Amino acid sequence: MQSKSSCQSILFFQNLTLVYRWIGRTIGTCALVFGLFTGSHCSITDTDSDQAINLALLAFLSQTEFIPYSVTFKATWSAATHSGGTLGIPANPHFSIPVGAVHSPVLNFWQTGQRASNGLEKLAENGDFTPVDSEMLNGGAISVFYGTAFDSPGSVTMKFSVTKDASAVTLLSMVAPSPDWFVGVGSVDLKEQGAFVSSKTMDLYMYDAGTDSGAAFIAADLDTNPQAPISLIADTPLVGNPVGTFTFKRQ
Ligand SMILES: [Ca+2]
Ligand SMILES: [Ca+2]
Repeated sequence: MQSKSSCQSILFFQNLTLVYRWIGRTIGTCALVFGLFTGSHCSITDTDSDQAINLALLAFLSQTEFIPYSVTFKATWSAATHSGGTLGIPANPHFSIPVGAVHSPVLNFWQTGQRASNGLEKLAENGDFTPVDSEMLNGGAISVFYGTAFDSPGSVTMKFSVTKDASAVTLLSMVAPSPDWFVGVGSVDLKEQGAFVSSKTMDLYMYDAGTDSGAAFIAADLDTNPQAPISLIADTPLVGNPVGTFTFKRQ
C-alpha cells in the first residue's frame, strides 16, 4: 500500500497556472495584431505580456467562485459490526489513503456494472492512490485530493473546493486487507436544485472491483481474466450494514 502524507490539489494549481499564462499570451498576441492593423503605436514587451497575464488571472479569479468543503470518512467496520457473515473480519481492518476528485457532475469515473479502470484496479487491490488520481485528472477532473490511511474503526477528514461547474466529487478507498474490495462514491453532486448543500452524509458499502478472484479478506493474488464488472458485495451482513459514512460539509 502506498504511503503519503496529505497532498492538496497541487496538480490543479499547476494546470491553472498554465491556463492563466495561455490566456495572458493570447491577450498579448491579440493586442499586437490589433496594433499592427490599426497602426497604433503600441509595442508589446515582456512587461506588457506579464501585465496581460496578471489581468487575465485577476479576471478569472474574480469570476470563479471556489466553494470550500470538508469530507469526513468515518469507518465503523469492526468485529462488533461485521463478524457475523461468512466473510468474517480480518485481524487488522483498515482503509487505504482515500483519493478524491472534483469534477463536472456529467462525468462518472466508476459505477456498478462497468469495468474498473486500471487505476481503480490498483487502488482496490493494492491501495494505490495513483494512477487513479491522474486518470481522473486526465478525464476532466479539475483537482484531486487525498487523506491518510487509517485503522477501522476510525476516521479521516479531507478538504477540497468545488465550483458551480465542477460541483461533483468522486472518492475512493481500498478495504484492507482484501483481494479487490473498496468503498467509495462516484460523482456525488454537492449542488442540488441549484444550491450547494450545507451537509450531506452517505452510507458506505463494500464493492468488488472485479479484478481479483480472491474470496476472503486475506487470499493469494488471483487476477480475474477476463475482468468482471464492478459489483456490490452480496455476502451478508455487509449488504444493508454499512461499513462507514462520508459526510460532506460546506465550510
Ligand atoms: Ca473480486
Ligand atoms: Ca487484478
